[in-house]
Amino acid sequence: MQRLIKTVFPAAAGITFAIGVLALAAPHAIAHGDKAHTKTNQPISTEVHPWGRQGDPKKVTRTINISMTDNMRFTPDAINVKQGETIRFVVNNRGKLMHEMVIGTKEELAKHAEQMKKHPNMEHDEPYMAHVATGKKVDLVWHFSNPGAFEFACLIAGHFEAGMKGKIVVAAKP
Ligand SMILES: [Cu+2]
Repeated sequence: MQRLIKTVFPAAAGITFAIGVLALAAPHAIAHGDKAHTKTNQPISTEVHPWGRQGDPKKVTRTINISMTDNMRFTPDAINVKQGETIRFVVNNRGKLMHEMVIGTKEELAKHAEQMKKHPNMEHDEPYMAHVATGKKVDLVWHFSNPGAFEFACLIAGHFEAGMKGKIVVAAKP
């Protein structure tokens, strides 16, 4: 951490400033250690996608448990939500392999899966993804702002091809 501060703020940074930065960084670091890879301790992304945007954990309207297994299936693999809902997906990896849940359009996911096949070690992390190690649970909070038919998938090379995907239908607000 201190090395980082030195790198980012070479000569100028006074001690007061450094303390301030440490104080800001500390709660995040502690929280992150508590619950690895949770999306809830980071600022909420304002990026908007056709399938919605990152949800505010304080505005969750419903929790949906998703389990992932080594037979390359999600349970449930079909989800119905209403436009405007903020869903907390609790993504549970019941397998021995690494799995992930990535939300997107059918086209977007297929394109991304193709890239993952070419570069299996490619690191990717976005608010609409949850990477889950064996035996772990990760929260993914997502706001479905647009109606339509979307999908979710595990893009780990081979998993997508084996059919590790599901459907999300977002019903238009009446
Ligand atoms: Cu998988």
